[in-house]
Amino acid sequence: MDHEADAFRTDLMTITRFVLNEQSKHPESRGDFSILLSNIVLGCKFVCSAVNKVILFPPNQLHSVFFYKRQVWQNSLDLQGRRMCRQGEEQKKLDVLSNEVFVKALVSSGRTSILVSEEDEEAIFVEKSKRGKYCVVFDPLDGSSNIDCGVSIGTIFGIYMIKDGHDACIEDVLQPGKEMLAAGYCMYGSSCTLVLSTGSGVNGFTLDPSLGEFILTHPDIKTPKKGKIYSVNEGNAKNWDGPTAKYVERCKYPTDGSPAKSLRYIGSMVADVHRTLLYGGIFLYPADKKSPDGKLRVLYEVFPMSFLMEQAGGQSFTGKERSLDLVPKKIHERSPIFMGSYDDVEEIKALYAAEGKGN
Ligand code: AHM
Ligand code: MG
Repeated sequence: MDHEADAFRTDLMTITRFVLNEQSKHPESRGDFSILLSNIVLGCKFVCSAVNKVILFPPNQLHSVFFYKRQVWQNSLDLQGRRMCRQGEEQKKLDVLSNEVFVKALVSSGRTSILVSEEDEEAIFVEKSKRGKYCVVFDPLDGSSNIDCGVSIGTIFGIYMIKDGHDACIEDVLQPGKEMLAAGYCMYGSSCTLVLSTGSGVNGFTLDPSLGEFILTHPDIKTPKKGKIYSVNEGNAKNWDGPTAKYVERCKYPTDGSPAKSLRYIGSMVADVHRTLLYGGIFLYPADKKSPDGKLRVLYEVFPMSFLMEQAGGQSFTGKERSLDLVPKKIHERSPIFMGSYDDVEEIKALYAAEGKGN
């Protein structure tokens, strides 16, 4: 009956099936990418479950969950001497747990050679017996300052391939973002959503907790050509440069007769970019006088999100060039970013070009 068919979808396209379908278009493929991705998916499910538990139970009531996390955290400190502070910020326990989960899942996939995580100062070179042809750059839990109030946070990842079978070296990850093979993020919000691009469009999958599977819910995402939203931390406005200040002013007081844009800013890149991808508009984290390189990290924040935005028909710009053309010199390098709907990014590019800054 029709109403039964509506209530229970029976044509489920899981992320595993989706990737296998993609793989079947390349008969030479040996399934390495599917194995790598299934390990990333496992990490996302684990972190999703941990995030939900932390939100349900404040730390003093976390009982076994908290005990387990403390064990992992302390072990990592003891065995690996991992620092409790990185880049001058307090490291949250869930950041550490998420990092461990992803590092272990990626190493045990047997398909990776180099891992770069926001949580680890140095790149991780996988031991030779477990190496594979991929390098993964990731932020295991981005936006973690939002954990305690239950606001959406997420994991961001990008994948490079070592092309000619040489021994893995750091240059394999210090490549422009346009060389990425795939990129994605998983948002831990009101639902758990994994958005992925393997270089031919963008697809979104939502975790069905009863099945434990990510189901294709947002096929072939296309960002609107022009949007009605701008997203920026306006608290930094007094330190912005001329083009950024002028652009934001125009969002509020348009000079071309178009309506003013709405401001939406969550302060969690995954959530702000997810909204921008679906609804259009612009997300910016510009340079300012205090942070001349901006805040967001090139390899595991700027590149994966720019890759997805371009694949969805939008653009991403650094204030000087196309974001994906940037050649990083250090694994934790930062860059300003202006990304979103094609026409909106064109406007900010024109303002920087008028100052002789963009190209
Ligand atoms: P994090 O990697 O330490 O979590 O910081 C990155 C986050 C992004 O998710 C978000 O876009 C940005 O920081 C928000 O910064 P601000 O609080 O300065 O607006
Ligand atoms: Mg981050």
